[in-house]
Amino acid sequence: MNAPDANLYAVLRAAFPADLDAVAIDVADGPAAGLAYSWRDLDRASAMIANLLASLNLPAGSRVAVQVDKSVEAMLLYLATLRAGYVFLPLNTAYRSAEVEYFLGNAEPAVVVCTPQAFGWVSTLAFKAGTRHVFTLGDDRSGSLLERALHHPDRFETVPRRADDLAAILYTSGTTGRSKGAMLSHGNLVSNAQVLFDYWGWRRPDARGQGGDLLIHALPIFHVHGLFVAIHGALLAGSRMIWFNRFDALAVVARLPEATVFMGVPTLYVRMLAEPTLTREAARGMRLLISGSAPLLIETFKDWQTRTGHTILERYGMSETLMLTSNPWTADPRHGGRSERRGGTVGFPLPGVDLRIVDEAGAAVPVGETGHIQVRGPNVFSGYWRMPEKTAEEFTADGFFKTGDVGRFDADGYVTIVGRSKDVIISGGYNVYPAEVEGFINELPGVAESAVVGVPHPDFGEVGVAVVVPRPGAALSPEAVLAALKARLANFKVPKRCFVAAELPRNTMGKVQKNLLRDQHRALFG
Ligand code: MLC
Ligand code: AMP
Repeated sequence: MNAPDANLYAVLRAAFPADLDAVAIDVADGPAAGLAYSWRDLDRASAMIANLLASLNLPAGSRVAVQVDKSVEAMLLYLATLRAGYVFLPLNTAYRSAEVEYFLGNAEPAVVVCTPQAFGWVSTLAFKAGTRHVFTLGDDRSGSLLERALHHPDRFETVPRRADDLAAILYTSGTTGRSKGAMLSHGNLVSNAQVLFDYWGWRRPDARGQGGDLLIHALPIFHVHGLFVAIHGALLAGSRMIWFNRFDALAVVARLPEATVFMGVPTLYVRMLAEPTLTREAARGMRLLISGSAPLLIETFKDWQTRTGHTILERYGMSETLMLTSNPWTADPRHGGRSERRGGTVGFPLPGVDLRIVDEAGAAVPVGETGHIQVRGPNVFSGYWRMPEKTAEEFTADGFFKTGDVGRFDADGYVTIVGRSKDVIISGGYNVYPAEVEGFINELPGVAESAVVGVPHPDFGEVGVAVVVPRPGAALSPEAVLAALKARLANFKVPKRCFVAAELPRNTMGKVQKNLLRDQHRALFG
């Protein structure tokens, strides 16, 4: 299992179809709209970038930090980093300089790739963090990365990696303190990709290129869902992708008739429902509509059934663990032959995933009762980058990772997520940690303290609302607080509303009663 041939790219490459000239990716939007990439293109272009990376003579285990707009070339850079044996570190393009400065300082990447527009400020931060190589990559194939890669050969011998060698670091914010880098190995990624390939019944095209799945890829590629679950699935199946750089509900619905698989966070499903063009006819060829990253409302689940005749398949995962549970796509002998995709649940633990639900003392709770979800398996990360104490806190003595999610098993074995013990808001599929946002608010002049809570929102599922207490004598305007936050924080983390209050509600222990604030503002967005 830990042989030196476990490079994820090698596994994906072995699954490419025999006809390398078949179309692998059809670009649907952006500057490259209308372009098609063959499987050979993916192999050759990733080889050229891998050769460029290899020519830099980086130390083993070097991180390649990437903050670029979504494009096929950005995906090729991911594949190239795997091939060259380095560690891919994707960053959301919404992150602003204070956030990027922290990530680069913490990860100390050897290479940073940013957009041509951001080169000025990103390169300044990168050089400060000790990075020696900064390249640019635009979504129109501009920038120094491809210019340099063009001078390199289009063949590359993928560097052997062992299953426990690091493949990627994904930063996830923390309930306390700064973000933590979840370290994912080649083995974590390969095992989860193979399990999902099988569990979701991905269909490979036949020798004539017929009958395979076709995925619409419309998610960002700096997080688990778009980068790993979607891309690995399609590549392992040798399936074509229709590639959107940005999610546009109308445009995606227009391409649905060609597709068989779609993956989205709930907001994407809500927005597609708002398009009258979403009909049974439009969705007639779909085999799998997968939702995850945030809770799918039962109304959305039912509305999709009524409108299209299709039942969305909900699954559950995390950056630290990849995918953990899934509803079945077809009758599953492992679960008494059940094929029902049960709305409101996230399905069964995936094969190989040990999932238990425990009480405060760590004892398993009976079926039907709610407790903390803990997991173990080949998909679970090894720890947080350079944070051994944080890592130790998040694992139990017997090696289970504490997800921070709260849920229950039903009598048939389906898992339902009922809440979170961690203080996090999940907004449009992105995690927003109130502690981080409060930290930024509390640094603003005139602010004594603040609390950020999540409230329901029809589009994003949940959004943040800030309640801010001014220092004595200070005059604060909600607009000024939000404008100041926008300049410093990724836009999706900025609360959608802000209120100025004389004080925060506290219990007798002095702890802020966020539940009261949540109740007070619950109906803000209808
Ligand atoms: C955008 N905005 C958001 C937001 N996205 N606000 C809150 N939450 C979000 N998720 C705000 C912006 O701040 C901006 O406000 C305004 O909306 C328009 O910005 P935009 O960039 O034009 O938005 P749009 O392109 O419509 O993006 C919405 C979205 C996007 C839903 C398409 O958020 C998205 O792609 N979400 C998917 C996230 C994802 O892939 N999650 C997977 C994580 S992996 P203003 O005020 O600045 O104008 C994971 C593990 C697992 O969780 O299990 O999968
Ligand atoms: P992240 O840290 O961004 O990877 O987000 C992981 C978190 O998203 C999990 O811990 C859950 O809280 C949440 N999540 C993912 N999928 C689902 C789902 N299907 N239902 C409810 N919550 C989910």
